[in-house]
Amino acid sequence: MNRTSPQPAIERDDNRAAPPLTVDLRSDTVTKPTAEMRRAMAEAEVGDDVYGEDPTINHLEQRAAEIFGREAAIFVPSGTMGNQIAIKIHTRPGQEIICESRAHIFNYEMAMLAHFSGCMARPIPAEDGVLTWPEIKKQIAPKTYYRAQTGLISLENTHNMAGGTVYPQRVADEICDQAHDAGLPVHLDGARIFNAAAAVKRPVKEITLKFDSVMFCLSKGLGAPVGSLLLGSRSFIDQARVYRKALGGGMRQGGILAAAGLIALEKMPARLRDDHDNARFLADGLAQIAGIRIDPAKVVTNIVVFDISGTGLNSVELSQRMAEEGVLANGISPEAMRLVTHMDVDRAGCARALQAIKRACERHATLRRTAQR
Ligand code: TLP
Repeated sequence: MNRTSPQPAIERDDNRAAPPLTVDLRSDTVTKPTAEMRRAMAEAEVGDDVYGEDPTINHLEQRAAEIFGREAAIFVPSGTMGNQIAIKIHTRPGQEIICESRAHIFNYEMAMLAHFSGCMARPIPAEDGVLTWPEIKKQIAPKTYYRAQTGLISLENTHNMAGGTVYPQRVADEICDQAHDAGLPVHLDGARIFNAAAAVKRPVKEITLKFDSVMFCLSKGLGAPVGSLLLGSRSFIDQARVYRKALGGGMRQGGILAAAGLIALEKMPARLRDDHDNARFLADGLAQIAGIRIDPAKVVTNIVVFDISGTGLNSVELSQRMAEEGVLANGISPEAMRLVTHMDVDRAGCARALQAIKRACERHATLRRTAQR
């Protein structure tokens, strides 16, 4: 690094203070730490967490366990690592894991349920990503020696690729109760469980207590730069500590990260309603654009998934056109796009995004009409 550089970028305390040049709706993972988080990181008390001596990580784990009403918690570098450690502990090689077809553990975790745990997914497509016990029950392997046995049921709340949908509590409760009666554990990929809690206006503890294990992310809507927590019984978390180390997730002076995580955990859940309102604003606007299909009533958290097949553009083309106007978004298939609201995008940014999408669609429609003449 050039030490004489007149204005090193790192000098700026809160890089959200300047108006953003781009509106980044690709994910809530893109949030930058707040000034308060950066200060806490700079001042964090640290120690070697592999020896269990990082006071800030220990504090974060204790607070997470308290908030979720669990015996113990473990800080892991990513949601993926948290989910995959849980799967490893709950299953044995050669078993099946029941999940929804669009589940993150099945589609975006590098086939680690096969690679690391030696298991196979038994995916079930479900309306809005929400599985029900009758659907799951049909897919539980009969107890015969010549069928791979079901080892685990994993739910996702909110469901990312279904558009941030939320489990009705009685549906989740019934799955957990019935699964337990059948001798099966249930894991919750609760990457965005605080969004779900904000949507149903209930504490996270109440909506997660029946699950055998819960993973949630600090680094999404809660705005921390890095990290997730895995929660469960004391013996479950003792085993998780072994696998975290085996996967290279022993983070030494990770208190630097946990310090930001503590602020994310304590302070950020209270502002998630704003993200949900912005997502609904986007959904309402998108529903007015010719060629776009979306039911705004289904947008209850911070994720907006919409169908663009009627616009004549595919998701690569639309996202390129949006990027030309400084708005970033990802396609999740050629016909579907995803917008994710978060603390670094305000209402004006969402309005800009709507304008960019509208203009791209209208221009394309005009070009098509001209070409047809
Ligand atoms: N989701 C990311 C991408 O990987 C798709 C995103 O941009 O939404 N569970 C769920 C439900 C998730 O959405 C994610 C990340 C994870 C687990 C994994 O978390 P990380 O990225 O921390 O490994």
